[in-house]
Amino acid sequence: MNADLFGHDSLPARELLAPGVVLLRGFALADEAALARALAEIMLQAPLRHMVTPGGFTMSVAMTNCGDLGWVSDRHGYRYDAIDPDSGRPWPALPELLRTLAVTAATEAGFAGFRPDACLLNCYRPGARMTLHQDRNERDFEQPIVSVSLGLPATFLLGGMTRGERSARVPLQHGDVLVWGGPARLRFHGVLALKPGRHPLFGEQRINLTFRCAD
Ligand code: MD3
Ligand code: FE
Repeated sequence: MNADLFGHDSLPARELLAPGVVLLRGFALADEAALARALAEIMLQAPLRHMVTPGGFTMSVAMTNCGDLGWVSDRHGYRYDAIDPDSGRPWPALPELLRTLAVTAATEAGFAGFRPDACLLNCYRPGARMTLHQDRNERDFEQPIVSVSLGLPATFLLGGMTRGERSARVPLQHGDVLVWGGPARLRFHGVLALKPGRHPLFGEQRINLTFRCAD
């Protein structure tokens, strides 16, 4: 028997965590090797960097982008830009494999018609975290966000519609895909500090991809 081949086969394939929040456990596993190659290529063209917040803090998560638009932060604020400010060139194109993965996951979660034009790569080393925030720099909140977790596991914080509400903790593993849409689109969320460890394919880090329709 290969009952535990994927490590979490006792869990349902599609889990509704809250209205509009769908967890597809292991959805990206079949593509892990191709994803690793595609991401390495993107990071060569647009290296990871620690962006600065408008408040002057350097983020602990290292980031880069691919797709028509990339999410950037600096002293002036947060925005989407077609140009990588570090190179002056457009962001690397969104590989077809990534687009297909995101659109398939969105459809599977009940959000047909997803048109991703931006993919943010978040790289967490041990200790890196993301404090509670909302994603509201995108134009159309009717479009969902698809997030793919790769490498080391992390604890995701699922907050409410206001910062003050208590958040639920959701463990995320390599290959898990989360889809946020409809009533969940503007929920507060974050990631607890990454614990040290080593993943066989991605090493001592967690990489999270978030696919958005920014424009
Ligand atoms: C819930 N990234 O890049 S992805 C981000 O794991 C971000 O790197 C986290 O939050 C990470 O902005 C979480 C899951 C996620 C992404 C977007 C959301 C959850 C969301 C938008 C609305 C509600
Ligand atoms: Fe976010």
